[in-house]
Amino acid sequence: MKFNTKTIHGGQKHDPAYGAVMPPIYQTSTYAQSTPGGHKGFEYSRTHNPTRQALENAFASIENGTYGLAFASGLAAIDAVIKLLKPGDEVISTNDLYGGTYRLFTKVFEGFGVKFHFIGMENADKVESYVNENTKLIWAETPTNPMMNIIDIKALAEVAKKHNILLGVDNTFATPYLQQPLDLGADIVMHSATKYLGGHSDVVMGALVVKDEALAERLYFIQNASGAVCGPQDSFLVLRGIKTLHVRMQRHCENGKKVAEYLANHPKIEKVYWPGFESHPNHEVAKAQMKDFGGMISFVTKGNDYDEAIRIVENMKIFTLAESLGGVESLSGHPASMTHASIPKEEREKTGVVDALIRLSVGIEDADDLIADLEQAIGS
Ligand code: P1T
Repeated sequence: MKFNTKTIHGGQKHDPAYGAVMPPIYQTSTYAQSTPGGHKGFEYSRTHNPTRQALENAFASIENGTYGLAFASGLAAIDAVIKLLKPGDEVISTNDLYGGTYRLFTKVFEGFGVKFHFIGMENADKVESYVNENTKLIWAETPTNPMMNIIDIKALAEVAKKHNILLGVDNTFATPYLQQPLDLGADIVMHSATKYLGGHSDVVMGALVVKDEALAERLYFIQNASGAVCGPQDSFLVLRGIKTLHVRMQRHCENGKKVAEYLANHPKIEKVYWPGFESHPNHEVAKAQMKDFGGMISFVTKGNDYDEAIRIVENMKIFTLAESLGGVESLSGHPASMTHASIPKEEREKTGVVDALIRLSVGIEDADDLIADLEQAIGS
């Protein structure tokens, strides 16, 4: 099955009870048993739920994996991955990453004795230089949030395989429409399904997909033991979202290109971060591992002025100033005070997350309207 067919049919079957084409929302916490252990495959909804299972099968299908797991949020999915580790283990992580992930790593798991190294990952040799006998996981976001750096997944996978380390890739910004990390050698692919997979800004959810059976069993154990699962209604909504992922992504990419080019030619803009530009330092890697360049863009205005950045985001009318990304509607964000506020200023500025940085999630509205909105908000 090709990707566009998988988004609609992957891992799905008609409901056995009445042939419902969409899986019903099995809004139940438990399942009748005729005798202890005598059930139809479902015992308790923290462990399994038919609606969630249909979604988990869809996750596995679109990421070319074998096993999918759905969680209550993207962070709950990452939390489950780190629970594979034990005190003394070390993780090499991207230094430019979602602020909440950084907070989870440093404020929760460092307290349990897991050590994190936050580094730029554009060079796999540099990543390898941080490997020691305690290293158990390499954690990469690509494109990174919010600086849009691109990390060569294949090159990282070679380092991970050589040293017998797990490689996890947060594929939230790219989605499997643009890149499929498991095919490039990653062991775990993760999503904030809150974003493009759900696609309509109405659900908070996380996903993991793996190929290896033993790894899947460990993650299913953690999912059930820790219990950060999503409900059936949310599972239904994300399953419905995935069915249009390919058409939405196509338009996100088209609009993203138009908006990035508009910004790059604007006299008041200093720098635009978008991997589709030939001048982007990792453009060649992006071209090789991604099908297109996506709808996430960051930029700074000339003079790098905080007040000017705040004025611009306040002035936008179609772009809504809000946390999150990946929905059909365009959003703007100010990472330094919003999504990345939990990263100390000194740390975030090292990666380029300056006070004047603005992030856009370009939606699927008419591109002319989006550009007109930026024009009036930025001014000339
Ligand atoms: O919000 P949640 O579903 O828990 O997902 C966390 C997460 C993980 N990984 C990436 C790359 C993310 O962007 C996020 C969430 N990000 C935002 C809310 C944001 O506006 O960047």
